[in-house]
Amino acid sequence: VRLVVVSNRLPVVIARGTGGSLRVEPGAGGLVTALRPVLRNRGGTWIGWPGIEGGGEENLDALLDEAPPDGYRFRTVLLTHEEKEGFYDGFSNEVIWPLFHDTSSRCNFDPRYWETYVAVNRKFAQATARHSADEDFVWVHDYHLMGMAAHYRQIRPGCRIAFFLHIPFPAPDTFLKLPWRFQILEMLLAYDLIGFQTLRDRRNFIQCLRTLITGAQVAGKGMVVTALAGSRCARLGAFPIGIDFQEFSRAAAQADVSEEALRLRADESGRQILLGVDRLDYSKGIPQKLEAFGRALESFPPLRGRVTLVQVVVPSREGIPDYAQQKSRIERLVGEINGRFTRSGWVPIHYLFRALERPTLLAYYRVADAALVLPLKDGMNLVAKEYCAANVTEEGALILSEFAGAAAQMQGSAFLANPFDVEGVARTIHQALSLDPGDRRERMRRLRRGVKEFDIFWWLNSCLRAAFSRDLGHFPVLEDYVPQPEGDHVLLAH
Ligand code: GDG
Repeated sequence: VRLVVVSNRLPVVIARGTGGSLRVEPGAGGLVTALRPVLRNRGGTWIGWPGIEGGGEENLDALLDEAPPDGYRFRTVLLTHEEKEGFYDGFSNEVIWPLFHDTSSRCNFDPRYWETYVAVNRKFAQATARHSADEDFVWVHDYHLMGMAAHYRQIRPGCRIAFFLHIPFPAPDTFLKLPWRFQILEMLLAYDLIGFQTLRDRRNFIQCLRTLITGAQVAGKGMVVTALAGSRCARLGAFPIGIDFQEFSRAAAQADVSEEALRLRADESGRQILLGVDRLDYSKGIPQKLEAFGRALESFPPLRGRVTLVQVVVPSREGIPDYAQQKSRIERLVGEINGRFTRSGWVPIHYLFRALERPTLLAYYRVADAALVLPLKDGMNLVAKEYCAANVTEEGALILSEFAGAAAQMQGSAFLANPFDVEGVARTIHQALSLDPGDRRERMRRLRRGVKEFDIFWWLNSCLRAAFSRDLGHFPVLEDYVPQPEGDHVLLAH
């Protein structure tokens, strides 16, 4: 029995170089960081789009078979330009993403997007059927592929197929706006298991089900419950995703990272460092964060010249107009705040618009006195967990939005804040930076214990048990496997 993972993007990207030659590059991002350990060295298959339009003329699967082995194989689903626009940019990122992140005013409910979404989900189902066997376990990821099981079941009626939603599931008030609300719920119910990040997401889903589907019932309680609707029976679980804690803390303690951390610290000549690391996305609340930092400098003058905000923004989905606007807004605010407060020897905001190499990212995690993770809405937010895992000296503080999925697990020890409340966030920044070092350490210790206990392997095992009554041990490590070093991560558009 093998595990077949299906996601919109593969963990590698195929890029076309000058002269038309193709290159395989590593990819990362929330989903890829999380999923690699499940397949790595276990001989499964990962099916997804390789990030290149067209490509039908080349044998991309063969090209990927030549890429450095990671103990599993890649199989590609190719998308035309029109399919990519309607399915990925359109329905996934201009309808579902804004709606599920509570920003329905950004939605473009274009009916053509919906048609392409259904067609591409069928295409993914057909590709998966081609590359899997009846007995394989199929595990599908994220909002791009909510409709895959319905098609897959037609091809393989007895299949076992599970789904995990990495983003939030909205409350009925929001979900009901979706013109295809019935279809989406019915499509999801074709899965054997639907995994959510938090209990709140699952509760929202159940409320939508009860509102829209006559006679729908939910039985059981605890981590996994069962939804019954017509002839369908789907299990619903809440499994907060984690990270590979050991790997992060080990890598963060390595000599190259420690040296870089010392350099970064020396550059700040004794000033405190606040850190933000976010994909360019309106859900991440970057402008609100900058405004709150500006407010903190205004309201607490002793902070001036004593604290620097390093804000990393990783380019993402640049083809979508809202994202380009978001970038301009961020850059205007950085300019305004720096223009107002900069003085000789101190620039308040260091703004980096690019993906960092992994050791540099880890070095920033290590030196930051506080991380500012303030999404307006987020499925989980792995940056919050990575910051804690990498904070091996246990001196940092985590300022975390109430609206990140991670808040449910970290609320006791993080400084929770409402990102819409500029003054509240400004006060929290001041409070976190002026906290007694002993209290900070105690909070960070507790955070690290939680991230360590509920790590990626806990998540994987919880999902696999609920979905297939198996855990990672049932997908044994290949005997001839030679471990590959962790590559530098290049953030993929999600
Ligand atoms: C989605 C959901 C959910 C970031 N900057 C750099 C870099 N990163 C890596 C981080 C982290 C990942 O990207 C971002 O993950 P997040 O969870 O914060 O956010 P999304 O990409 O929106 O992920 C989210 C997640 O799926 C998993 O379920 O938590 O809620 O939206 O791993 O380390 N990596 C490198 N350089 C950077 O500059 N190397």
